[in-house]
Amino acid sequence: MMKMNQYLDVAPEVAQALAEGRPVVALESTIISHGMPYPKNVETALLVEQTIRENGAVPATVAIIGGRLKAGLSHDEIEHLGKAGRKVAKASRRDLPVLVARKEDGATTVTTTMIIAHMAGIKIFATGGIGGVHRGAEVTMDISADLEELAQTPVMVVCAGAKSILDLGLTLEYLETKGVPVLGYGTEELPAFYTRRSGFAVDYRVDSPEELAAIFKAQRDLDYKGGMLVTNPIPEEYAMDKAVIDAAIEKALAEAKEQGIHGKETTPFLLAKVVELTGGDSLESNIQLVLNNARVAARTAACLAK
Ligand code: PSU
Ligand code: MN
Repeated sequence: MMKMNQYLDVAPEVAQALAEGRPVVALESTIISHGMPYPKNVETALLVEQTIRENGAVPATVAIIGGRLKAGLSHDEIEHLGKAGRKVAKASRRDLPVLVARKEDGATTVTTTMIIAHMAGIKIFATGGIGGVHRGAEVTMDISADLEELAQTPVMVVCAGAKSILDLGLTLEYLETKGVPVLGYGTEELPAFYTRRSGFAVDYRVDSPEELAAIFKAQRDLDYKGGMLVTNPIPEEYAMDKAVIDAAIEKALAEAKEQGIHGKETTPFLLAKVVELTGGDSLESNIQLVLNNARVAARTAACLAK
């Protein structure tokens, strides 16, 4: 039996699945508290968990509750994070020790979800989009801690690419420097979250969960320290019009600049603005792409467990 970190609570169902070598998929909670409005955020979080189950794996939604690092949440805990929304601290790597010591709540980003998943022994994590190199980072140095975490923590992150609130070209350059494989699921092109294409090539196209699992296994067997990024395009029927989304992103970026938004507020501000400017359409697309990623992650976890 692995010695667990003193601050970590693994939900009984998740612990049992891990002990028996059954597939488990981690899910983040910043998307719940900061990424979508209540009650859609809670409905979506529960639907994502159900989708993971339907595809043969056990879901482990990750968060910090009263200073405890949680791998696997109850429905009441998910409801709490969704209802409290932006009152819950957005917790990246540097925030974690403070929240633990103060026994506070935190919504985990891609970074902290990877950290806690790895502590619990979970190898695969599904989300919507990751953080990356922001536009203008050559001046602001605003680069998400998500990229550093991918470079050092051995977890596979399945996402729908990244939104073009970021500089996607520089984000790929950064991942290349850090040695993080960027795989396109059924595509040669990096998806741009709301749209299937970005104009930037991924490192490799991979067409099956079996092969994703084989590549992850090889990375572990090679004793590499980092993880990998799987980018899975939004299903065609839910993809948004590129011109509509680009216009909303430009407007959101201009408003952020005008209001002097910076630091950890940047990403949630831009995401909320884009949703506001595009109405319910982008929210529905966001939900559908997360479900799509949950399916790929659960099937890959099932292959990896064999
Ligand atoms: N991008 C999205 N949706 C999100 C996020 C990013 O399209 O919900 C969230 C994730 O939790 C991600 C975090 O890890 O924002 C990145 O924040 P920052 O850029 O401050 O590192
Ligand atoms: Mn940042």
